[in-house]
Formats: sequence, structure tokens, C-alpha cells
Amino acid sequence: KMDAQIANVKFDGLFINASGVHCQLNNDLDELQANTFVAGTVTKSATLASRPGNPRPRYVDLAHGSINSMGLPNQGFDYYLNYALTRPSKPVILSVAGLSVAENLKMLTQIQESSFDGLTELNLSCPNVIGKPQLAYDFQATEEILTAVFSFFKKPLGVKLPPYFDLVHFDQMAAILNKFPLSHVNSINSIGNGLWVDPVTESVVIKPKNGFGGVGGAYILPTALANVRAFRMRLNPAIKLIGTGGVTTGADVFAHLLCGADIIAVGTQLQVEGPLVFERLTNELAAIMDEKNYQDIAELRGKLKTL
Ligand code: ORO
Repeated sequence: KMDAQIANVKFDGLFINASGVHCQLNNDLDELQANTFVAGTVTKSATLASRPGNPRPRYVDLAHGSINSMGLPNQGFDYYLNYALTRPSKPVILSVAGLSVAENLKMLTQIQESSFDGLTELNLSCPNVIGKPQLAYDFQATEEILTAVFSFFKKPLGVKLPPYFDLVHFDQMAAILNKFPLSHVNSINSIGNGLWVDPVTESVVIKPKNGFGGVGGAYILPTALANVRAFRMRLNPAIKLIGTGGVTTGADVFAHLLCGADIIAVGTQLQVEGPLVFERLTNELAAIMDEKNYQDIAELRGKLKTL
């Protein structure tokens, strides 16, 4: 049995896309919605106005993952709100990434005033908009925006976080998040501002920001697992966790679940393999569970052992 619940939203299955991959256009979202092995879909992080994003090349597959500096190309907030209101049969997580606090509050006000009753996710961790730092690395700014948001926003709301690398930061961020009635935390966004070098051309591989971009895929699995585990150990039990980062096999999914992930998002590997990835991961996870005699992921979720 593989299912989960975040706030009032039930997921019949375990897998969603990671925001940014296969989710910018209605057709892409519809294709995921129609996939038996997909439990829900996240929309591309929206800004109020549509954006073309950064100049290309801006996404490159690497030996063990990817590097991207998309720069939030998206169809604009109304497009995704409309999608969420009219199209889907499975849960939709509406991701918003305003270019300012005011823009975030504006989009969240529209969601509050709409009939949307799903999950909203505030992306506080986009690494790729030039001149815009990743907000969730500023702890005070994070507390301020959540205070402003929860003064009026009464629907289920989660946050997409960047990776943290210091135990003190996990303590500090969890203490802030625990002050708010968050539906979930989604960890992690890409590891921001990595750099890839092609020795043949002696060059960077993406154009924006002189080659600096968010790293995804297998490279980031240990960091993703650490963030899921660290937050599961610190957050109120009512705050659920979406485990994102570095999943390429059923064993990686199993590891995320042991660390405490409620559902699992797949980004780079979805880009590599296409939507068939979800059937493969489901089968690989089912084989591991069979071999270990687990009937239900609830039996293993968060049950990571220490030595
Ligand atoms: N890329 C990421 O890796 N994460 C985000 O949140 C957004 C982008 C992008 O649009 O560049």
C-alpha cells in the first residue's frame, strides 16, 4: 500500500513531479495526471506575470544529474490557478514564486479568494533569478513572510526549501516553521549555484549567470536525505514532508521514506526518462517492500535506524 495525506488532501500513490519538470503547460500536466503511477502534480512555480525565463542553454543533463538556470519561465499565475480549478482529477499543488513579497501576497490572496481547495506551495528557494537571493537562506525574512501570509491565508500552505548544510540551520529553520500551521515542507530545491565545466570546450555549460545554476539528480541525494531526515526530526508531526532530490531508483525512494518523506517528487530523472519513470520507480519500490515483507509504506516511513 502506497498512499499519503497532506492536510486534507489524499494522495492515492506516492509520486509527484518536482516543480519545474514536465509542468509548465497544461498538456504536460494533463499527461502526468493521466499516468496511473502519478499521485498528483505540482505546477511550475508561478510569478504574477508570465516570463520567458533566462537565455538558453539553461538546462543540461550531466553524468550524475543536471544543472539548470531556467529563471522561472512560466505562463503566469492565472494560467496555473485556472488549471488547478478546471482540469485535474488528482491533487494539484499550486506552486508560487513571486519576485517580491508583495507579489507572493498578491497571488496568495487570489488563491484564498478562489474556490481552490488543494495545496499551495510557496517556493522560497529559487536559485536562478538574477539579483534575487534564495529567500529561505534569510531566516528573518522567512519568518516575516510567513507571518504576513498566515495573517490572511487559511488554506493548506507548504514551503519549498533550499538545502541546508549545518545542523544549527536545521534547528533555526525548524523553530521558525513550527510557529506556523504549515501543511508541509518540500525539501529540497536544487543545490543552488553549482558550476559544471566541459573540459573539451573549456567552458561552462549553461549561459545564464556565467554558468552557475541549480544542481539536481543523483549528485544531491545525500543532501536531500539529510534535509528530509533533519526536518522530520524537528518539525511538528502535523507538518508533512515532500521528499525531493536525487531519486533515480526504487532504493532511493525507499531511503527518502525511511528518512520520513510522506510523498516523493521526481525532477531530473523525470526529465531524463519521461513519465515512464513513475512506473519503474513504483515497481522497484514494490520489489524492495516485498523482499522485506512490508505491506504498507506506513510501516517504514520515518523508521530510519542509527548506529
Ligand atoms: N530552478 C530550480 O532549480 N529551482 C527553482 O525553484 C526554480 C528554477 C528556475 O526556474 O530556474
